[in-house]
Amino acid sequence: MNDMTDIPAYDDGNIFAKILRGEIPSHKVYENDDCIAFMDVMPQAPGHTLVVPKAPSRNLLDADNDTLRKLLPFVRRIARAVETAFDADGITINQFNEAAGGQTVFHLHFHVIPRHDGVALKRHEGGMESTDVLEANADKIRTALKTTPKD
Ligand code: DGP
Repeated sequence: MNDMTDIPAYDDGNIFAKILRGEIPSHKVYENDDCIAFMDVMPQAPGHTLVVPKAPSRNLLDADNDTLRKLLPFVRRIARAVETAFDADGITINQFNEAAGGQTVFHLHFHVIPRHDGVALKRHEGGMESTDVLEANADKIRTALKTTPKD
């Protein structure tokens, strides 16, 4: 157990920890010393991106303040680029805590999902997208990041 909360301790066998260690591939969009953004393999809409802090925490409940301080500006930067890349009308940010809260991968992450008026999201953890589509979408966001304000 984590001494700050009554949630279980962080387990570094989770899939995002493996991506961070380079043990499994991802369609990386951008990273800095503290955070990384890559495509969700089961997108709820084209351009669905995950933002993950590199420091280990299970979710928002056990994350330290330093991690959170670095994370939110990064989330916003990616959200702005996703909005530009997909000409979105809005952005949905989702963040789930524990299984009862909808979390399936137990390393803190934010979902950044472009939205268009009148278009419903696909189911959370629905079908896998093809590598070609994920890479093309990652590339759109990488391009948009070149003209997106950092702060
Ligand atoms: P959640 O923990 O409920 O916030 O959802 C985890 C998300 O991670 C879900 O939208 C699907 C995605 N996902 C699961 N496995 C992988 C993977 O191996 N690579 C990537 N890029 N995304 C994954």
